Amino acid sequence: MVHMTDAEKKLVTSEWGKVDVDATGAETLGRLLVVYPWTQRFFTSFGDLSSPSAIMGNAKVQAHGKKVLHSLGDGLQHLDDLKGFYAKLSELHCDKLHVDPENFRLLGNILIIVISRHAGPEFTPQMQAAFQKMVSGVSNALAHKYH
Ligand code: HNI
Repeated sequence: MVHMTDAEKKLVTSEWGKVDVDATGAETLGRLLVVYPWTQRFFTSFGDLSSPSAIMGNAKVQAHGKKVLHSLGDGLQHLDDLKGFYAKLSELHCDKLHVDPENFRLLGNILIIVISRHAGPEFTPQMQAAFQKMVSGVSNALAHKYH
């Protein structure tokens, strides 16, 4: 169970307002597939994933990354009930997609790297701590319906 203070929630939501969600989503999913190549097994229908540049330039990867990150952004409106908000998606990732929930944690950590690269020195340790809690909360919620 992750508990975010009001100050942490504010830090995350205000920083999120500065994030280019489309570009960040594309970059985050692309990097996940490059850094942890076994995650490619879920995306065999996406076409050419044969090299880092093929992955980063793959339009389907980019489009799916956007979708994932918009969903995560929507979750920020539900920080007090992430489990409820992600219940349906948790069932989908478990029952239909068979995604090992460990991958949610990997994606969350890559997201923080991408956001911090773009934010630069403005991405303080406190901000990172708040983001780490948020991505843990989202990962736990997405893993909640697994059986
Ligand atoms: Ni995920 C589909 C949200 C992490 C593999 N995923 C979705 C959809 C959303 C979504 C939204 C679209 C559902 C629909 O069509 O109804 N995924 C999220 C979120 C996270 C996440 C919020 C984490 C923050 N997904 C992951 C990870 C993997 C993953 C880490 C695998 C490594 N997701 C999938 C796959 C699909 C998917 C595979 C189906 C893709 C397709 O369209 O074929």
